Amino acid sequence: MLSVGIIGLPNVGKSSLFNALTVGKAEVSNYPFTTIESNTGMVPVPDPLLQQLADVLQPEKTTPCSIRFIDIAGLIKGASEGEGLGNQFLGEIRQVDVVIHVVRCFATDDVAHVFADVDPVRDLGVVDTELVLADLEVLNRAIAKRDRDWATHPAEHVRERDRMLSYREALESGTQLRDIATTPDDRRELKRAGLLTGKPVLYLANASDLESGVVDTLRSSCSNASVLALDVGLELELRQLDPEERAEFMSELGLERSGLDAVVGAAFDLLGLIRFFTIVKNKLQAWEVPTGTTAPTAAGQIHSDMEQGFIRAKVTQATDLCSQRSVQALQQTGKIRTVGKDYEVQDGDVMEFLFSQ
Ligand SMILES: Nc1nc2c(ncn2[C@@H]2O[C@H](COP(=O)(O)OP(=O)(O)OP(=O)(O)O)[C@@H](O)[C@H]2O)c(=O)[nH]1
Ligand SMILES: [Mg+2]
Repeated sequence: MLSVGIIGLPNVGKSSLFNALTVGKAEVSNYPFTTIESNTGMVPVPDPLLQQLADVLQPEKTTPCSIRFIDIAGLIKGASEGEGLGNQFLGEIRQVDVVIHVVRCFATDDVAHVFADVDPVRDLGVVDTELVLADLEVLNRAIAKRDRDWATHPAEHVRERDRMLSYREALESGTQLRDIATTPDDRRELKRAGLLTGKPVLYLANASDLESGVVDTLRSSCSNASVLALDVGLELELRQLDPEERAEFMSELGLERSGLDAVVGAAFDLLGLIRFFTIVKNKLQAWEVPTGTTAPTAAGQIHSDMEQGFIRAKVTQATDLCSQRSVQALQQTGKIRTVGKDYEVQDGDVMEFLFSQ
């Protein structure tokens, strides 16, 4: 199961964000290092297309995709050398696939800041520097271990050597590995090697005063990563209202969709996931799979027997099903295709699997 880690300096609102996302009860307080043991929770992925399908099909039950969020303890300067339980916390970040890096942009004297003032660009740099230093240490150890092999069999290892040395050079100049390792395969390899800066990241500016220009400064300082501004305190308040009150409050504020939906949507995209739908016994369900997944592997998400016994699948697009309004109508217009084991699942496919038992 792919997961998203929430990281950042202490006391920036990570657990508050986690609670807003999961309707959870992680401990939140106005002093640093409230979180020591990480909190984990599953979050349903908001999906307008699934909702449309449900409106058309009126199933007994509708189940959306969900992704795992992990609220990790705060990192401080020196974390890469073990400061503030840094090794443990960095180890937890190594396990996740995508990082949401929360940066404090709200100013209030009630909440202690590990530094004296609010300066998101500096804060972001402090945490990112620790991640780069931690990666350098891991990489240097790996290079030292491989060095003898490289010397004795240079031709065999030329690619591995070049890659590792280029990663080291990038880190030494302060470049995060995600800027040079961009394919899903590269990312998986970096994760296996325990490297942190190759993970896709979303910077989340926790801001109550979005007019302040602080967020713009942050945006221009990290031009090649996405920055999303969110008032975590407000989102938490919204989450605690019942749906009617929430809708009313949101329309008063001129908000079209909850900022949390935007966060979950962005995390889903960064994970490189797509979703397909099944309708079995009047139950509609969305399933997440990595981009490029073949039909048998997708069937295996539902049950391993379905992958092993996969014969073929019937496929249509959810948008076609929504516009034709019934499976029979789709059949008549020839919009249902039969596909084999090499078929790559497309985002928004509605699939029916045929398998031997
Ligand atoms: N004013 C304001 N306060 C906030 C906001 N988000 C969080 N806080 C407050 O900031 C303090 C820290 O929030 P937490 O969610 O515990 O922060 P954390 O990053 O998990 O902290 P650690 O676990 O200690 O690293 C709490 O007092 C929150 O109520 C916000 O958007 N605005
Ligand atoms: Mg916390």
